[in-house]
Amino acid sequence: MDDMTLYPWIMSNENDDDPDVSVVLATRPKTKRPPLYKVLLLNDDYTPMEFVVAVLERFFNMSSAQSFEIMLTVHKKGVAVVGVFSHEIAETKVAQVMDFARRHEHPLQCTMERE
Ligand code: TYC
Repeated sequence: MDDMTLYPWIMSNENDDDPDVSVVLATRPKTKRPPLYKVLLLNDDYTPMEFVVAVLERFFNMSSAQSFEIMLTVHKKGVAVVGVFSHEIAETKVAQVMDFARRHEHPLQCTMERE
């Protein structure tokens, strides 16, 4: 038996010159997460507080205590993030809030922005 039969790793070139193998080893699988979007609620002088609380309960699944707290934050600071979602879900939430406000003739504004 010769050396190559007994110790194949001495002679064989395992991977350094083999283009296929080196490409596979050099390529990390990219797992790019989709971007997230903040949904923002804006203050105004006319929308009733109770209506904003109802919006937060209905479309953002908040408790009444949570909703009241966030509504007060918007009232005092002018704006608050009410949730973070995928682009499609954020768009749906914004459309639902805007439609609900329009149907009730309130000027409430809801927007989204990339996180
Ligand atoms: N500022 C409104 C008022 O005093 C209440 C309000 C809160 C309106 C939050 C919009 O996103 C809003 N009636």
